[in-house]
Amino acid sequence: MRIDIVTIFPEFFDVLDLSLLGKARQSGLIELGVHNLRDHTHDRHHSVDDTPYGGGAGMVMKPEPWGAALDAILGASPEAALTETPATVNASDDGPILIFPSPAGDQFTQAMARELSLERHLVFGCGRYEGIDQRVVDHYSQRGRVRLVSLGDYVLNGGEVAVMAMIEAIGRLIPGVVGNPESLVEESHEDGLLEYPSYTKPSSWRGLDVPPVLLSGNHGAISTWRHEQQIERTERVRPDLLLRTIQQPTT
Ligand code: 6SD
Repeated sequence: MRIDIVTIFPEFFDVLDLSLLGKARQSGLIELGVHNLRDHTHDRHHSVDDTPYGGGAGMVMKPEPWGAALDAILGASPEAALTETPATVNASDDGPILIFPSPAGDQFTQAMARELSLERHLVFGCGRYEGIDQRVVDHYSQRGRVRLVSLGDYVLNGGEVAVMAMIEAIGRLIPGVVGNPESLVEESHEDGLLEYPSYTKPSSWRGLDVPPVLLSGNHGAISTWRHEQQIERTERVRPDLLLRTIQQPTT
């Protein structure tokens, strides 16, 4: 998968050199381009913002640097960008998806991460200040697929943190990025339930014992207990999830 990010804080994404995603980049599973929006300005001060039409507090990101930066990434036509990277199994052929984090976007979920992990090319635009001139979204919506995506119902100072979270959630679903693919199956949200609690050695620690069933060697009983724990946890913490999915145990 090819991922491009446009931001006024490119250093923010230096952490993508680390850990599993860093390895995935080294092995070529993920190809990353981080682009400084200010490189696409032509004035002495490299301005990317201006006062809002209609008045109001704060500044708005100007459309011209965004147009120049995104045109450089997407090419003259959305199809041009598709030829940049080799084909991936199940990859979409509909051109890149341009994603703008926004509190006004669709909620980012595990299901959305899974859908996006099948794409060949994602382009993220990180807003700052009071946001980006609306015409940027309108213009690129006429040319291809554009999504506003919200990490959750809270307000961030810009899109960077949201993009980091999305790239981590999407990247780990790309085949080969996580070493043991089985570890992706029994996770919170993958089956609509929260994960069961995990324990490791020692079997007793500070007076707290590992639940005996986990030491029993009875795989059926362990599977049933874990599923009960998932239901109990989800009921207690996230009853909204349970209403969506009633699951059977996996044996
Ligand atoms: C100004 C942004 C971009 C400001 C955001 C996204 C979510 N879920 N909360 N806040 C956000 C995104 C805030 O640019």
